[in-house]
Amino acid sequence: MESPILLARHDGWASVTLNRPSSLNSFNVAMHEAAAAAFAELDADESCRAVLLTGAGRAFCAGQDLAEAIGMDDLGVLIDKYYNPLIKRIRAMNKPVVCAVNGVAAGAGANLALACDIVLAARSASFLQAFARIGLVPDSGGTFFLPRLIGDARTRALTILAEPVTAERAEEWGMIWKVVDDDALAPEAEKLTAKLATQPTQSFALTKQALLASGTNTLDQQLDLERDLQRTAGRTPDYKEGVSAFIEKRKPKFTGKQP
Ligand code: T3D
Repeated sequence: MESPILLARHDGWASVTLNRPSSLNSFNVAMHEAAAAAFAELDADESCRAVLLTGAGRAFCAGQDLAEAIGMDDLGVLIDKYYNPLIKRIRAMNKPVVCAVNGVAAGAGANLALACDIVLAARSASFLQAFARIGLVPDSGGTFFLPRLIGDARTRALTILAEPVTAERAEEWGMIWKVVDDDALAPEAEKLTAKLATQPTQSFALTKQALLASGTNTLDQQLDLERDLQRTAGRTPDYKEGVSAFIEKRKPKFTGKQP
């Protein structure tokens, strides 16, 4: 049987592909465990400086495998064990995670995409907060990410009506970064991820830390945090290289190394 997650290594970056196309890459336990292992491995690997997440076949991800969940009495168990750690891992990961939404992203699959740092979507893709259709509530960070990305009115309508949003509308609303023609999605996402892998990785990691904390910090706390993170950034080899390259009017060669 083929692995439910395909992990491929490239020069300085890696791709993680959700690979259960016959059920639209919905999450069963095997896929959860393989995804958790892949992201843990890439998080710990300093030679991997950017990650691309995408789906195999015509969908990105249809959320929970409903056939597997049907007998479960306590859905909180799956969320505690799998969904929440995955979302937290991606948000806290010390390198950028690009998401290439190649088709429908529904339920937890939609919110998994929104947890990533830069989201590209194929023009034919769509996002569906499917939860209300089956009597559930949005999870995997949907009620956190959506109001911040698209505002309260749109979030309430999307989650209550459970209507799909086209990729184009998602871009127009600021829910995702960019729509790309279907044929161009994979090459463009790969090119972007490969480019990120040559950039100042520590700067990205520290920026992600600042953005993560801004969800709960006051302005005072955030300003202090920015100062502390800037101190750390200012001690990285990439800061020295960035400034030297600017002064010498040449292209910087970043290594992504820690101070
Ligand atoms: O533990 C917990 O349950 C708590 C955690 C919850 C997290 C969640 O994600 S809850 C939300 C779960 N997801 C959904 O409710 C979405 C269900 N899927 C759909 O609504 C539709 O499939 C789509 C709108 C995503 C796509 O529609 P369409 O018409 O393009 O495809 P389809 O024909 O519905 O699906 C194609 C196949 O994939 C089909 O199988 P078949 O008939 O060819 O053998 C379908 O059953 C299967 N499939 C699609 N989604 C799921 C699925 N199988 C299992 N689980 C799915 N989520």
